[in-house]
Amino acid sequence: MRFYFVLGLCMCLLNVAGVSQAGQDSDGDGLTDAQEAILGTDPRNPDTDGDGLSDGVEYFKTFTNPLKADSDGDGVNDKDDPHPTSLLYQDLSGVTTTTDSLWDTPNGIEVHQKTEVKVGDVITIDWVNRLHSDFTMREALFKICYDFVDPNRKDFCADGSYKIDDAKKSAQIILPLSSGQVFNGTTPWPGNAMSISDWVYYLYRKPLKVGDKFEFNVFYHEFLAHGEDPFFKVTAEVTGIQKLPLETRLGRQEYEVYAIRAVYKHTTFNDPFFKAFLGADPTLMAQAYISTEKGILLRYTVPFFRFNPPSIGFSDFIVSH
Ligand SMILES: [Ca+2]
Ligand SMILES: [Ca+2]
Ligand SMILES: [Ca+2]
Ligand SMILES: [Ca+2]
Repeated sequence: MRFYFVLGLCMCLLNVAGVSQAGQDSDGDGLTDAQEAILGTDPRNPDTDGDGLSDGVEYFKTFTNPLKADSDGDGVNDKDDPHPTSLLYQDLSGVTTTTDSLWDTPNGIEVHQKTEVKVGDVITIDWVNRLHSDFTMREALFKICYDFVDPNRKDFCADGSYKIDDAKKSAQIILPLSSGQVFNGTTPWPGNAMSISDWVYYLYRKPLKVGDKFEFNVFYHEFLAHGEDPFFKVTAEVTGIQKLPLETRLGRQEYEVYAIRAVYKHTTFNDPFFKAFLGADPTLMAQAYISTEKGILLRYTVPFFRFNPPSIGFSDFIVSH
C-alpha cells in the first residue's frame, strides 16, 4: 500500500517536472514549448498558421513566419511559394537596414525592398524591382525620401525609376538626388544587368554546387548622375560549404551554407577620390552565404559609394531572425 502511494507520488512529481521542462516539444514540430512561447506559436499545434509547413521548419529552415500563412504577402501561401520569405537584413555597421521580399507575379518576379540608410541624414527607399525570369531587370520603381539633420534643409520625398528597353539596349533613369535636383538620362544597358545587390537573388533557392560560377553586370545608379560608368562586372563563385553562426531570437544557431565570393570589376574612375582610393584597375571583393538546405540568403556584402562627402565601404548584411 505504502509502495503504491510512494510510486504514485513519484509519477506525479515527474509529470509536474515534465510540464515545466524547457526541452519538451509537446506537438513534435521541432520547437520546444519554451521556444514556442518566445515565438508566440501554439505549443499544441505543429502548424500554427495552417500553411502546411510546421512551426519548426518555418523557423529553422525556410525562415518564413510561422504565424502568417503568406509570409511575404504576395497572395501565395508559404508552402506553394517558390520565394516565400520576407527577410530583414541589418548591416553590421548599423548604417543600413533592408527588408527584402521576392514576389512571383503573373508578369514575372518582383523584388520588394524597404531600405533605410542612416548617415546622420536618414534616407529611406521603397523599391519595386520588376525582373525577367532570369532575374535581369525590366524596370524599377521607387520612392526615395531624404530626412536631413540640418534643420535648414527641407526634407523631401520623390519618385524615381529605371525603364529598360531591351530592344534598344538602353535604360531611361530618373533619380531624385539629395540636392533636390532630379537626374534624368539614358544609359546603354548591357545584357544580364541587375542592381548592385539584386544579383544575390539570382542565386536564391537555385540549386548550387561548389565550383559554380556566375557572371553579372550590376548597376550603381549614382555613378551615372556623376558621369561615371554605372556598371560593374561581377564574377561570383561558390567556393565551398561552411558553417555560419547566427544570433537569433532562439539563441545562437549554426547553419550550413554555400560560401560565395564575388569580384566586382569597374573601369577606372574619373572622380579623383575614387580613383585614388581604388587605383587604376578597381577590383572589389564581396561575399554571400546561402543556406544549403533551403537556399536562404543569410549574409551578404555589397559595396557602397558616396559622393558627398566622398566615401567607399561595404555594407555587411546579416539576416535578422
Ligand atoms: Ca513544439
Ligand atoms: Ca507548434
Ligand atoms: Ca506553418
Ligand atoms: Ca507568399
